[in-house]
Amino acid sequence: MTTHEVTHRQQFEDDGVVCVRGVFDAEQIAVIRQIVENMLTDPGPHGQTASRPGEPEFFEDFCNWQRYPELLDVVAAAGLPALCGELMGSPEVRLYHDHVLVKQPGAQQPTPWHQDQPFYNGEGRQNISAWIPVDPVSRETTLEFVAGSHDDTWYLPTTFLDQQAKWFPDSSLAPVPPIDEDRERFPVRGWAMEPGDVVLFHMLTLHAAAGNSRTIPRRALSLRFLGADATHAPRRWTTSPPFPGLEGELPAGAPMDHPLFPLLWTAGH
Ligand SMILES: O=C(O)CCC(=O)C(=O)O
Repeated sequence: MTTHEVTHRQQFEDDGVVCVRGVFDAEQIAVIRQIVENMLTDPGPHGQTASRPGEPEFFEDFCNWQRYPELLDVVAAAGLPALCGELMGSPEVRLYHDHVLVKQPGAQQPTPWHQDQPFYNGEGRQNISAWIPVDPVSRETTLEFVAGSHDDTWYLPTTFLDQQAKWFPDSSLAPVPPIDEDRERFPVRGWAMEPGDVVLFHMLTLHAAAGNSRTIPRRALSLRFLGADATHAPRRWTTSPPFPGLEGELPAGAPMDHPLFPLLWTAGH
């Protein structure tokens, strides 16, 4: 491992987030950008709007990788699964799901502060969300993080638009702290990014994004990866994204070894 990689790994461990520049080249980003565009015109069954009617749209879609086989080819060619394996310290890396998040120019809807893991059906510490913008992103419109928030605290997940608790029962987890009301108190990190750059963060790291105040779209693909310690945690509620019927195929506590979560990388291969 190079010193460069050691620094990234240390930063990921300490802060729960690291920005790695130039992971994808221009051709690879063009492939991802086209996939994102296709989802806008031909959404999958989980495509949804996360903005108020009449406003420029904040669009989301999930779990479309099987419709676009070229996606995993590009991700492998860029070495992203190997990078995730090194950052997590895991001997294997699986895809958990893909998530598209597009804020059209002028979309006012912020992405509220949240963690990713409480929306999911998984336990374990070895995990990564990789946010891959396909447009230039300014410091004002980028994804922001509270460094070091990836300890063992799980905060209550709520809907992006109207903060409804649809997952864990209301009082079972603490509410997300009011970070924007007192930003000086929190170590907030964020990077202006170019297409090809990736921010990689732990699924318990608190993160958020402002609306898109720019005149260009802010299109991003977020890929979720799991390491070897990830296990299935069926929930009593419908997770986001949902994996209907999985509880009948993968017992609680089992490793996420299932065709829905393809193995993308193993150490030494
Ligand atoms: O793109 C956004 O605004 C939010 C992204 C996000 O929350 C994620 O990738 O986990």
